[in-house]
Amino acid sequence: MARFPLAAAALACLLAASAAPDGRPNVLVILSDDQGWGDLSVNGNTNLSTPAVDSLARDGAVLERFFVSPVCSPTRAEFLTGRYHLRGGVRGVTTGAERLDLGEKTIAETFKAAGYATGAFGKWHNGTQYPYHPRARGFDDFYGFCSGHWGDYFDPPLEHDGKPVQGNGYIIDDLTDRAMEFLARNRSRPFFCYVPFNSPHSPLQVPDRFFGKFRGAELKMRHADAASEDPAFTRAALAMCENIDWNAGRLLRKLDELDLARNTIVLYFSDNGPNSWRWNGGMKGRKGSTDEGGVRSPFLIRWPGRIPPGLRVPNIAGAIDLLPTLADLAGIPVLPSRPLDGVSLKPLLVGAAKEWPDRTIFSHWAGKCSVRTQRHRLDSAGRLYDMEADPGQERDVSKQQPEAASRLSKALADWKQDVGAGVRRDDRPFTVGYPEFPLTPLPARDGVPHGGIKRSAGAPNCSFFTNWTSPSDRITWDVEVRTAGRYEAVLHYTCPGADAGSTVELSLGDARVEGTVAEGHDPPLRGAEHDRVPRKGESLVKDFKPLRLGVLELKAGRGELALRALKVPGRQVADVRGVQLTLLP
Ligand SMILES: [Ca+2]
Repeated sequence: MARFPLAAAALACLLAASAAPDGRPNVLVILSDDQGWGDLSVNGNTNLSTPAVDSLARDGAVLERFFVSPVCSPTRAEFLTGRYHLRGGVRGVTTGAERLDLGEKTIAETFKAAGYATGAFGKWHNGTQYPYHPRARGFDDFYGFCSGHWGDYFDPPLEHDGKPVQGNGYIIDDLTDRAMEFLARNRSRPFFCYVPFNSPHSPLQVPDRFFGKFRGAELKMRHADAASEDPAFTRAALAMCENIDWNAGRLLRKLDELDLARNTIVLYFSDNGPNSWRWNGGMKGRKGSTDEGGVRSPFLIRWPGRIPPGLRVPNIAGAIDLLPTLADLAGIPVLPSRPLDGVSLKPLLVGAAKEWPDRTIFSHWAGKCSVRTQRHRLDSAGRLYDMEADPGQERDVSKQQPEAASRLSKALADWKQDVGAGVRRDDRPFTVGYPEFPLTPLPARDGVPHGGIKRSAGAPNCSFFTNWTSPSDRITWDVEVRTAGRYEAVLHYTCPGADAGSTVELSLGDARVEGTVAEGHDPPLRGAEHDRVPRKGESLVKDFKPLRLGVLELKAGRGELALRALKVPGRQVADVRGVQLTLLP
């Protein structure tokens, strides 16, 4: 049992809490993407300055040991549900494996049921097609993109409530503008505003205004193994973190302007460890790893008059705790759902915890698992680390502390069994045909190429299909049609003028429709011109042209939607960004 006495200041502040306004507090959640624990000045990094986010530590509390998953979509699922991501079917970051099972209830549904206005502005990454879409998961308002990453951060194609729109300027600034409008629109009713920014995730793009300071700057703080660090990557990532901070500051100022700061809970965290080797407090591991550096996130929370300013909470906690914690702080019931893994941290945050039992918090990614208690971490290879004496995980103490090693090995084995950590297969079809949300995008990401067709990049998330040259090639999507009916089918393509003229067919069961790629449309690839560091996995992007194929009469049920060419007069058919099916009234 770990016990932490509370500071007298914390108790004094608790007593002052009676002065706080009545009524339910608003909630503003800011989530960054691939920002490490060490990428904030408040955590000791002198390479950058993040005064807005740092102010939350001054005015509120810091959870010093807050754990998320090693990658994006699992953390988001845990935040949304209060449950480990594997329970919700989230086993990957792309091609549908990032989807949160439809049986799960989300934090937004809990707040919506309590009368809150709910909005999400940013990267969703828990499913694209309705009802995996945020609009079906408790959010009244969604602006951003559903994929796991995006290929260009300047004026990108985005969506607003499922309808394609053109983003305005640098994506993080744009998302913030939309979130600020939401705050203003809902100033007179309680709101739950989720702002999952998609930076500093690659591609590393940031406006000059933020990059200028870092261009060629000396990095005073480096990763312990400096040879493994790419300083150009670090500079770009830190510039992106300063841009996030500027936008976090805009959100905080908007709350001040609207006179809502006092009755709004603001929290800030990241979805995994840093996306490169850079200074991270000497922790082992980075994004993708179940070691401490891969899963410890910054966590700051502010609620004036309720959470004591300057509070530092050493107890371990995690993304699984956020749903029960925020509902408890707001005084609203958690919508009945499957059993939660997380617990309410309210007693730790408002200074009411006299005693706090030790816990086990589990991490998983790509078949590797680890478990953390207040004192130890047992890693994926069964090595035991005393995190108090050895926070950098350098000395395996499993031989010296066999009782702890054996207890945690068993806890980890039981947990793997409980959550189905060994299961890899994802058999869920892509969902089509909901009258309340008639448009279904089926991007290349979610399709399967056959024959000579290739993806434009290693990472599927913003990829397109290319090298489609023959009638024996095809692209398929595993779909389930919910509603029998007439569906308008649109293909998004590019094709050099010289190769135009192919006839293509889209079919599902015995329904089929044909179209001709009559017009050339061959725009340049975009994205690289904005990269501060050349990208590795993400596809470059281009502007695809819609080609209306016609109307498919679809039966309800599961099947293979197939796109193939019937006639190829040129060297290729087309590059394909995806198809879109719209259920007609
Ligand atoms: Ca991430």
